[in-house]
Amino acid sequence: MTFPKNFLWGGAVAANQCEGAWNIDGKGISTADCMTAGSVNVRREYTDGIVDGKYYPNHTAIDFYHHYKEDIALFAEMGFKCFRTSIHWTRIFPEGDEVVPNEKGLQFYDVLFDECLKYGIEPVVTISHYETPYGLVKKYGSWRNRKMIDFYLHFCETIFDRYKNKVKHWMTFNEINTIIFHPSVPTGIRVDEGENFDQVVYQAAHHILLASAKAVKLGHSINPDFKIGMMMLGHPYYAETCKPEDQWESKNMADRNYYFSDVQVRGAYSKKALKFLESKHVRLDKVKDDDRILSEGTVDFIGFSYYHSFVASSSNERDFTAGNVLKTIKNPYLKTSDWGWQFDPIGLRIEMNNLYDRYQKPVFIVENGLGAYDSINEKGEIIDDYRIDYLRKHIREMEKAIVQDGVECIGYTPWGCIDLVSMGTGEMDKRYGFIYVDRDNAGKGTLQRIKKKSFYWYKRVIETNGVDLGR
Ligand code: BGP
Repeated sequence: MTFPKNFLWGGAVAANQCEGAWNIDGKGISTADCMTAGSVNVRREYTDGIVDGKYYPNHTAIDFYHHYKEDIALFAEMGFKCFRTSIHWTRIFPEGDEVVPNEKGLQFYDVLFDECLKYGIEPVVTISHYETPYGLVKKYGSWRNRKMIDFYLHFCETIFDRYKNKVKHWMTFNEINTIIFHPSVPTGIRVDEGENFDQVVYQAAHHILLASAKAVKLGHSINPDFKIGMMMLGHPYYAETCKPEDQWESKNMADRNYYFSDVQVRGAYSKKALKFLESKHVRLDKVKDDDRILSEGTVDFIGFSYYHSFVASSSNERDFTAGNVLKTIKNPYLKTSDWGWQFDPIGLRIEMNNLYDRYQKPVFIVENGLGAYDSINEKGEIIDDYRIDYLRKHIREMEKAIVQDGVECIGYTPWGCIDLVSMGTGEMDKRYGFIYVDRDNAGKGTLQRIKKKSFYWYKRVIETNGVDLGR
């Protein structure tokens, strides 16, 4: 007994972090194009448009736009069954509010998906992955504005219709639950001083949830075979001790993290979520049909990213360490990466169980991986045993969740299957890939692709459907 026969082994990227070609073939400016480079200690700056003299790593990224054929051939060599990417909204609607789409942008995804299908690789598409057309931010205030629902829906209708015979698995928004922590990254929203932060972000989130629900309904009407999922940052919370106050904190934090998935999977805000909004003095501006719309657009599966677990404590006097989007209290039982993220393979099994128990819907692990410094040795090789070790341990736990716990899981797409620009820091040196890309933090390099040791390891994992994990 091991992984299901049709398990979707693959890899994941996001358009804005790999494509580059930010102003080519009619593409407009997206919020991701306005993110400067940062580092472990320096936060990325989100500038008001493109400012002269600043370096924007996503503008060129790894130039996947011009290298996709070569890159997909490498994915095919590893035996990928699927490839998760996103569609750059601004390639299709440069400003966001156009009626007629940009044909050149549509053509790019046509050839990209055809190239995947040629090798039997199924494209898995995130509709909006951490970017919003900058035109919509400037003209309408982004997701603060209800009008966004229609712009997003028009985008969805265009791509659903165009790619209905090429794409089956879709996800409406990447890591939807993170908008409440860093609204500028997914939406370009800046919350001004003096504004009620919670009121702004939860109202924007309400619009996003409505847009997601409408998109699910629309997608199913365009092609009933579509599987449309939600996507969240998934992680379990461990109570720091068995003190009841710590236990309560971890339960409460976990429920808070399911705020979005509860709506997207069950079709309504939980009572606890409504109480939470009340406690924050948030009054959701809802119109008559909103509740019906949410109930009619429930998702088919739960996509989630998993990088590490969190510790919850009733005390704030604790040591923190960095994490994906959010920092967490240090867990003394776990090791950390060079960027301070803790590794916790068992946490993946726990979160798969948490989600499946809560919703009884299939899960799809659409991101997981280790950001690490890689070096090329004198023979020109990249021996990334640390990455292999990380992934192997996570795959083992995933297998236990499927085989021993009965969790339905559609597939596994490790993050950044080819090196790309880090979302959090804008660095190239924070590498996740099976394929190395010769590009540095300053945007220098030949862009040459080199297979790492993990490339051959993952190929064998897929070939044996997860039986041979190499130890
Ligand atoms: C997730 C995002 C990705 C990705 C990943 C790794 O939260 O969905 O876009 O970048 O995290 O994070 P980072 O790039 O900051 O290492």
